[in-house]
Amino acid sequence: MTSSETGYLLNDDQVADFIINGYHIVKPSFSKNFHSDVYTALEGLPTNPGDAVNDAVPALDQIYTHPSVVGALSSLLGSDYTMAEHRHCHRNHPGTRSQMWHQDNLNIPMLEDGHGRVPDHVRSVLVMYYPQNVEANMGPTALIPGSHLFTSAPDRNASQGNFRDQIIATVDAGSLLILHYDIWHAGTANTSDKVRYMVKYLFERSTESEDPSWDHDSSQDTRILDRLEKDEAAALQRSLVSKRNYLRTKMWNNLAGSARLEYEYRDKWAGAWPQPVK
Ligand SMILES: O=C(O)CCC(=O)C(=O)O
Repeated sequence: MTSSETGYLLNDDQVADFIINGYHIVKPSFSKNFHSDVYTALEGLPTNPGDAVNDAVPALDQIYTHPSVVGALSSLLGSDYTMAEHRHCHRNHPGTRSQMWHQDNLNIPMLEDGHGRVPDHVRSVLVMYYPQNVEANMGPTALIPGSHLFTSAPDRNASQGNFRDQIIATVDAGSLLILHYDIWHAGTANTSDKVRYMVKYLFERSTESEDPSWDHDSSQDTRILDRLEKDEAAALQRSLVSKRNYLRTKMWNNLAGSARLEYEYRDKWAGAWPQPVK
């Protein structure tokens, strides 16, 4: 990371927001016509170039070397993160139907003992780049905040329609939606008369954190721990709140290395009996 990128690192609250919600939006500044030129170049492609989309539209490379993008990715993945070879250009023409809810990560067991992987880290993120404004009727990406912490969410999520706390990412041209790899998301229907493009990339962590790779201020630790225990992402049944809080703190600690927070089990249930509602 160069000194010009350090001014773009996330702060503690932005990292906590990512852990709580599973997404972060960056809008790098480019010249006025940059994104519309990318859009025009994508419109000119005769076929989908697949993994070779950056060769077909070289301006896309500039997005991922922009300091605000490098700063955000370094904060979440460490400064030695890598970009995967796979990327995909989604061209959603008018009339494109909604996708089913899904996670891109397959959650295949990775531990030697055969148990499932616990979603307690940020090992990979998806980055979705939109070269045009995305209005509500143009097929914006939908996501369920906080759903990256529940990889055992039943596969039948896939056949549901709307969720109460879902986010519909209507964004300005040039925005990048950074998603935790485990988050439940879907492309929605394009009922407009405009083509919506989204180019998706995958970035991966290379090494474990020894120290926070973001702009960390340890004087905020108590407040951050409080946020990790109390902030709501999407409505959750009460019995899952302790699991959620444990995973949030574990994720923070895996990112923070030596600057870990002390997670202590606290019995929150002792005290006055619940009273009937009058
Ligand atoms: O088209 C979109 O907005 C989302 C696409 C998507 O879900 C995916 O590529 O995994």
